[in-house]
Amino acid sequence: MKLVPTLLAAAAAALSLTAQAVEFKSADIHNSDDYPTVTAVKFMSEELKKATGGKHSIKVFNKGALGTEKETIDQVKIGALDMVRVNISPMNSVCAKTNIPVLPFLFRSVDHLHKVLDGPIGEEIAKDCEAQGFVLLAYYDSGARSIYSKKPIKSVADTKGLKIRVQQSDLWVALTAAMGANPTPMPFGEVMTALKTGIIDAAENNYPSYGSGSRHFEVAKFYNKTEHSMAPEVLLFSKIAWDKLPKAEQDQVRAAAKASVAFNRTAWAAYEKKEFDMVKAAGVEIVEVDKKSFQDVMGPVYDKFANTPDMKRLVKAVQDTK
Ligand code: GTR
Repeated sequence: MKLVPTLLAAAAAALSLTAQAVEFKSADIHNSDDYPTVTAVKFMSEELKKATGGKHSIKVFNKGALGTEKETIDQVKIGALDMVRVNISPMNSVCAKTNIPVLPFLFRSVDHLHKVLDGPIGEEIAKDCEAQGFVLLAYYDSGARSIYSKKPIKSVADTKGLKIRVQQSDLWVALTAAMGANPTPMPFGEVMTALKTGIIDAAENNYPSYGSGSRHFEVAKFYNKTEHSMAPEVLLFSKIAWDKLPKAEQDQVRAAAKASVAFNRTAWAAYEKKEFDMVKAAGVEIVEVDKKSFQDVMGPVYDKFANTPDMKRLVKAVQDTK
């Protein structure tokens, strides 16, 4: 008989959880309010509001207000923060399969990347992250990353001994070490000072993050088109926060995230072009590189990271995706 009131209390507690309106907090390091990752999550918030009759929404804290990418990933893991939008690279040490889309020269085109991430491989990577406490809701566009520097780089010979800032990921360290460079991992927010003081000679990123996202182009005036990786962005939801939502609301969050992917892709294409035009107009020299010389030295990276039958299978599956 005592069981009934206990059960009733539990049911009431569960109900009160689901009845609560939530403004989810989402972190992003980008300074520009119009950066396509920032606007995509704001768009998702509007979609979510519509779907839930105004009950749930998302507040984006960009400009690194809640910490570096690594710090905010840790907060999401313990449920202190609901959501974060980061590049997939700082997740490399958390869930091994996230290494796959960072691998150098793996994707043939943006279309190829989209097909892979929208299909079973994208899902498999997401499952790997879920097991570590992260619900991967979306892959956003990030274009191709290239090296920018104070001197032109024409072939891999020019990167020998170069101090290159990389993201905080072992794969990135291996990738630039394979070029003969000196990798220096650090958070994005420290790159400008490091470039100015000579702690680093170069860094690597897409046009928007090199352009108005950071203004690194004012210090490193050569953008050398290595296009060595197409590491995408990811939007992660804390598994702890997720498990508090009833299934119907989880579905609404997923649908809103899905809509934000389409929004992001359109916004990204326009933004990337605008930023390319902007840095060119500002006097940046876009250097055509001997790409093959970079491709030819990447063997050790694949040996080290595509090193299990599972990872080898995934690399092959990506290559076979038409
Ligand atoms: C950008 C990406 C950021 C961050 C940054 C970096 O392209 O959007 O999330 O990862 O690169 O290099 O740290």
